[in-house]
Amino acid sequence: RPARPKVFVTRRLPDVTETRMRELFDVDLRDADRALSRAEMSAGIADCDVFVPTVSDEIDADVIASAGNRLKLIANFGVGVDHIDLRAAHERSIPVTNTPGVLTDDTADMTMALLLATVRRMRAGETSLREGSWDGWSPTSLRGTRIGGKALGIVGMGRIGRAVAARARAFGMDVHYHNRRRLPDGVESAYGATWWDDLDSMLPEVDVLSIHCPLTPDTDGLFDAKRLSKLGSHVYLINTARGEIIDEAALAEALAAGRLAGAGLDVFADEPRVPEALKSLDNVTLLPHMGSATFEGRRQMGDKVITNIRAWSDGHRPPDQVLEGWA
Ligand code: 8YV
Repeated sequence: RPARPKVFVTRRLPDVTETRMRELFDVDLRDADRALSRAEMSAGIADCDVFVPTVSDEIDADVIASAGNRLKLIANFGVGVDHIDLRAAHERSIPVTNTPGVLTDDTADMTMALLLATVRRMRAGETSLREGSWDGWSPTSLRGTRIGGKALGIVGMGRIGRAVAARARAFGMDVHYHNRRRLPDGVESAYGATWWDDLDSMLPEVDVLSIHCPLTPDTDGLFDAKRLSKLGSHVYLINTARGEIIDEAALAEALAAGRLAGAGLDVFADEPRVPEALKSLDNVTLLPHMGSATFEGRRQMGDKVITNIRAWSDGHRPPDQVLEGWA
C-alpha cells in the first residue's frame, strides 16, 4: 500500500481537514464547492487509491466500475452510506468506511430544535415579526403544542435515536421506539423507553414521530400513504434521517388535508430539490440537510476520514469499516 496514497475528495472539507490531508496524502481536492457530475467523479476515481465522497455523491455500480484497478478504499465523509453501492464495492474488494459517533449529538440537537420549531410555530412567529404584522402580545395568538407529557415515537433506536430519546426525556416526553432489536433491559430503562415490535401498532399511540433509521431497501418508502394514515391528525412528523424514507407527495397531501398536524424536515428524497407541495405549506419547517452542521462535528468527521485512510495505508483494518449488510 502506498505510504502517500492519492486521495480524491469530491467536496471542499473544513480547512483543518484539508490541511492535514495535504500533509499526509497526495490530495486531489476539487475547487468547486458543488456536487460533482458523474463524469467528473468517474474521471477522479479512475486515478486514485482512496476516494472520499459525501452524501451528495451517488456512487452506483457504474461509477465504481469506472475505478479500474487502482481504487482500494472508499472513505465516506458522513455516517450514512446509502448513496454507495456497497455490494459493488465489496465485489471489487474495496472496503467502505464512514464516520459514526461524532455527529450523533449534533444531529440529535437539531432534531429537538426542528421538533420544537415545528410544534411551537417558530417560523410563523418570526415571519409575523419580520413582516411587521406582529401588533403586540396577545393571549390567543401563535399558540403551539406543549411537548411535555406527550408521546414521542422514535423509528430506529441506534446512536442518534437514543441521543434523541435522552433529550426528549429531559423535555418530559414519554419515549416509545420501534427497532428491529429490542434494547437490552438496562439500556431501555435508562431511557424510560417503551419498545414496539410492530411499527404499525406504535403509530396510533404517538403525538410526535421522529425518524432515525438508515435508508435501506427495507426503509425506502416506509412511510407511504397507508402508513401515514395510521398517525393521528394531531401528530407532528420529524425527519432528520433520509428523505426517501417518507413518500413526500403522500406527506404533503396528508398535511394539506389536515390529516397530520405538521412536519419538520431536514432531509429530502432528491436534494437539493424540495417539492413545491411541501414548500407551500405553513405547518412545515424545512431545513437544508444541516443536522450535523457544526464546526466541531465536521472537523471530527474529517479526523475520522483521515484515521480510516491512515489505518488502511498502514496495512490495518480501518476502524470504521462498514459491512455490506450494515443496517
Ligand atoms: C452529513 C449525513 O452532513 O452523515 C450523514 O449521513 O447525513 C450528514 O449529516 C453528510 O453525510 C456528509 O456527507
